[in-house]
Amino acid sequence: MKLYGYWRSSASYRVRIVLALKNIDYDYAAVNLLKGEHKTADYLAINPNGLAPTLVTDEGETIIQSLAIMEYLEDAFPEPSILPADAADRAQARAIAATIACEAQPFMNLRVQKFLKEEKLFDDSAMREWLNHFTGGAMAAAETLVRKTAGQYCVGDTPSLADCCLVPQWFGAGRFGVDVSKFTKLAEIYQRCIEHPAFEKAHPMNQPDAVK
Ligand SMILES: N[C@@H](CCC(=O)N[C@@H](CS)C(=O)NCC(=O)O)C(=O)O
Repeated sequence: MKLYGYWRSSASYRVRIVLALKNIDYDYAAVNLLKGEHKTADYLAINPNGLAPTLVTDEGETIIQSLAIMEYLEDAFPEPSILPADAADRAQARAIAATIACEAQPFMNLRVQKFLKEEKLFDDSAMREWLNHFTGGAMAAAETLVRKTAGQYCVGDTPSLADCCLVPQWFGAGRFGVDVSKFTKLAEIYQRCIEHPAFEKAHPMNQPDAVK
């Protein structure tokens, strides 16, 4: 199996956590987003969105979109599961994951930020305000959801898809100056997650392409 990713990409980080939780060996191909390696013809041939990550399975299947990749890994390698046993709890884990991946993360994306800066629509301070409004708003929703479902982790007492999305988002929020100080339940779960060895292994600073 081969993962195309970038050390600081939150979507790649999500997939790395799942791979680590499930103890799956894989080759890592670094795609340097700052050098535009995700926009080359070769990369676009495997990921028409021109985004990281992409997974190529042992059978040669190419899978894009981190949520689809994580669900594929869950289906192909069911143990340990990253979805709760109960159907409603599974839906809650997916809803929290989507709140983060679809409603919070896109505003922090490199191409979005680049466009807003290059078109001179936003300066740094407007960008921070915008990010706090939209990304912070979605994280507030995640906090509300998690307060209803959490045990030791976002949903119940084992790490799920939701935690695999929360941790990279929290890391990104710190980088981009999103104020997360009000989200005390998410903070508690984030802290627990980063002490887990699989989350530690997947951390951006522990990747071969990390810039120290
Ligand atoms: N919905 C996509 C989002 C992927 C994504 O946003 N990747 C970012 C890094 S976290 C990227 O490749 N950005 C490059 C760019 O914006 O030019 C997924 O979940 O895989």
